[in-house]
Amino acid sequence: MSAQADLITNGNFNVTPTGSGWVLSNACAGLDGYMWTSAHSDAAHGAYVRLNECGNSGSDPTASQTVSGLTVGARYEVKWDMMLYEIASGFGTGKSFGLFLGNDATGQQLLVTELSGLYAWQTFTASFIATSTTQKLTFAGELDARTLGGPGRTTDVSYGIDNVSLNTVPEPASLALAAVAAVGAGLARRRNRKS
Ligand SMILES: [Ca+2]
Repeated sequence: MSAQADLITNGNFNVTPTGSGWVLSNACAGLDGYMWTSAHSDAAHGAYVRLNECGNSGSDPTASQTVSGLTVGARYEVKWDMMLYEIASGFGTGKSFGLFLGNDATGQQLLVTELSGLYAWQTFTASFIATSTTQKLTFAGELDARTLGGPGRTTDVSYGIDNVSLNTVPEPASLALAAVAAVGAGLARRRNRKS
């Protein structure tokens, strides 16, 4: 399989304040300039998107992008940097974050985690096998009742997301198939010997 270029548009969020290529949902109303920010960032990251919905507990703030040009059956790796931006007081200790294929509520969960350490960028990866040539990636914060802490865990936590990339990864499928074939041949030989 030939190498494919990064399929994400504006993965470094340096096209601001509109966040070209990205769609925000449940973000703090009227605070677009606040969501596309470089506050507390560093030279390696600069501008990024901040997932925050100002304390609403009934939904998740998301940044999503629909990518096309995927090869069905191929494995892709999403790589991104993330930092914990803020834990508002009075909202418990949940820090749920997730990456989903599709929508955050109904899509395939690729990764759910928590971060600690304010303003410290960390790199994450998650992978999936494409089931369509076009797929939606959704980064979601404040997963609230659905993950990690369980029902009732209301959070008001901001995450910064930056340097998102999506690339094919070499799938060792041919090697795995060869190994399976070798084992199968060995078993067949053993069976033949017994009979
Ligand atoms: Ca950036």
